[in-house]
Parts: sequence; C-alpha cells; structure tokens
Amino acid sequence: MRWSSREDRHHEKKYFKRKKLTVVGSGNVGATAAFLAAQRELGDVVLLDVVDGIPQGKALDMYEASPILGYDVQVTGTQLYEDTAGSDLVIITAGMARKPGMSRDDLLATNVKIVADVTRKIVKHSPHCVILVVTNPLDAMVYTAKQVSGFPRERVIGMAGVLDSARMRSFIAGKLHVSISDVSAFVLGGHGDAMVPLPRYATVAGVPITEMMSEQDIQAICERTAKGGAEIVQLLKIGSAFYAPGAAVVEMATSILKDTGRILPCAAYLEGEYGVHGYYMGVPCRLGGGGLQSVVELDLTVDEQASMDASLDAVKVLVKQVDGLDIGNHFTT
Ligand code: A3D
Repeated sequence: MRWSSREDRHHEKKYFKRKKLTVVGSGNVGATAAFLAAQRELGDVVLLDVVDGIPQGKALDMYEASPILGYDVQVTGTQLYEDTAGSDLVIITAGMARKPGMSRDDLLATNVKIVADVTRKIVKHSPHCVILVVTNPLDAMVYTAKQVSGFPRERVIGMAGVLDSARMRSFIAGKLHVSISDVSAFVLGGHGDAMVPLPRYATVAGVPITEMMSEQDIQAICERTAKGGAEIVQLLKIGSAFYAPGAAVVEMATSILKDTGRILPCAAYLEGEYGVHGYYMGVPCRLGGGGLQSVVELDLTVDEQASMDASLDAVKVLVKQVDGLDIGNHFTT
C-alpha cells in the first residue's frame, strides 16, 4: 500500500477546498453551534474565545466525538484570529448573556465593545466572509458589526427570528398535539419584548392557526413567544437559552453554506422594505450562497404594520445608543 505524498495532498487541497466556519465565543451558544455545525459537516470548524483553554478543550472534545457520531471535519480551538483566516462564515456569540432580572438591552454597554473588537479582527483575516451575529441586544449588535465591518448587508445578518419562530412553532405543536414537522410560523420585528409574532402566517399543514385555535389561545402563544427568552433565563438562573439559539444560527449557516435558498426570518438591514430605512429588523429573508439574497415583503394588515412600527421604535432607541459610542467604524480604523 502507498499513501499519497504530502505534495500530492497539497495539490488535492488546491482543488477541493472545504468550507471553513468560525464561531467566536465558545460559551453556551457558541459551543452548541460549533457542535451542531460539525455534525452537519458544514465545513471545518474553528472555535475562538478570549479564555485560554476553553475553546481548545471543547473543540478537542467535539473532535473526539466525531468517530462516534460519524462526522468528518476538523474542529479546532484557539485564541488567535490568524487561525480563523479565510473563513467562509463567522458566527459571533461573544459577550455577556443575561441573568434573571436583566433585559437584553442591559447588555448593550458591555457587548457593543466586544462585538466591535471581534468584528474588526474577523474582517482583517476573513475579508470575504458572511457574518452571523447572535450576541444581544441583537438588533443593535448586528448593526454594530455592519458599521465596523463596512460589509454590504448581504454579508452581515442577525439571528433572532429563527429562534423566536421555533419557540412559537413548539408552543403551537404542543397546544394542538400535532407533529412539529407540520407547523410553520413567522416572528418578525426586533428581538425584544416588542417582537411581532404573526398568527396569520402561522400554519399547521398549510392551514392558518387562526382557523384552528381560539383568539385567547393564540394570544397566549404570542405572549409566551415574546417572553420565551425570559422564561428560560428564569429557570436556568445562571444564563440564557443556548440549545435552540445554537440550532437556529446553524439553520441559517446551513442555508448559506449549502446555498439552499431557504426563507427564514432573520434580522436584515432594511433599505426601504417594510417602510424601514437603515435599521436591522426581523423579516423573512432568502438565505443562500453569499448570505442574504433577498428580503421577502409580506402584505401586512394595518395592525401588523403598527406592531412592526412599534418594534422599530424600540430598535431605534438601541441604535441611538450605539451611534453615541465610539465604536470605530470601517472609515476610521
Ligand atoms: P456565555 O456562555 O457566557 O458565552 C459567552 C462567551 O463569550 C464566553 O465564553 C466568553 O469568554 C466569550 N467572550 C467574551 N468576550 C469575548 C471576546 N472579546 N472575544 C471572544 N470571546 C469572548 O453566553 P451565551 O453563549 O449563553 O450567549 C452569548 C451571547 O448570545 C449573549 O450576548 C446572549 O445574550 C446572546 N444570545 C442571543 C440570542 C438571540 O436569540 C439573539 C439567544 C441566546 C443568546
């Protein structure tokens, strides 16, 4: 038997380049996302954190799980941005998570500095990547990443709607005792208490839930969805949700890296859609190769549009705070 020489393998690498995905922040959400991305074989996974040893230890643990779970990608941990060079996609989860009694907005002052710093370093080493932001307060942090990176809106997207919609879907399936596979839903707007669940666009096997459930039950599901994050924080006491958030961002990464063109609710930078200019809002997006391929504009009722407008007002308050800070955008760095 003869193994190919190192030179031969170098030649192969030139022609068969695997995708590379970096996850910044190897805490609860980051590690979960990295593990799921590896299991889906989205590409080689790099896990980065400021804490020495944690990303290395978690990455090695995940790699050692690969013979059992049967995925065939590299998983490595690091503190060095050089190791993230040439990433196709970067997921930012670095920053503080909330504890009981805190709102997502309470995290802004701490996390804006972290997200700005991380973005600057990521862009230096992966100038062509797509960035998916998870850090809260989401709409303000994804705005920060866009300002600092100078990337077009196609390549800076926020994760929130996939998670909020998954929560709504799970509550609907539980209430109606139907398979989760048959339930779809859209939650739009900002990722805060003023998010906008859309019952008219929530369906079970294509039938709107407005035809299957009482107004009271629908209202209860919408309220539980909007408070879904706080419900988990209250139970955990030491942090916030991570299994569903990790799965949600990997769903977005899958559509982008495999170029499947799924329509998913994401925080996208709006340029006139839904009457919004220059802010991130949760809207249905087509995700594929290159990131955001298009924003889908639904016809909203007057009440739904009013809820979107109220949600936008909450986002504007946060963005104003970011604009008041010296985050150093791409023009000044
Ligand atoms: P946690 O488990 O504390 O992990 C955060 C990690 O970030 C830690 O390992 C830190 O060491 C690391 N970190 C801090 N600063 C830096 C830095 N400068 N560079 C690299 N790494 C750094 O938190 P988590 O994983 O539970 O949550 C992470 C973030 O996601 C928080 O801001 C949460 O609020 C947010 N989150 C958002 C959603 C959305 O739906 C938008 C859902 C769940 C969590």
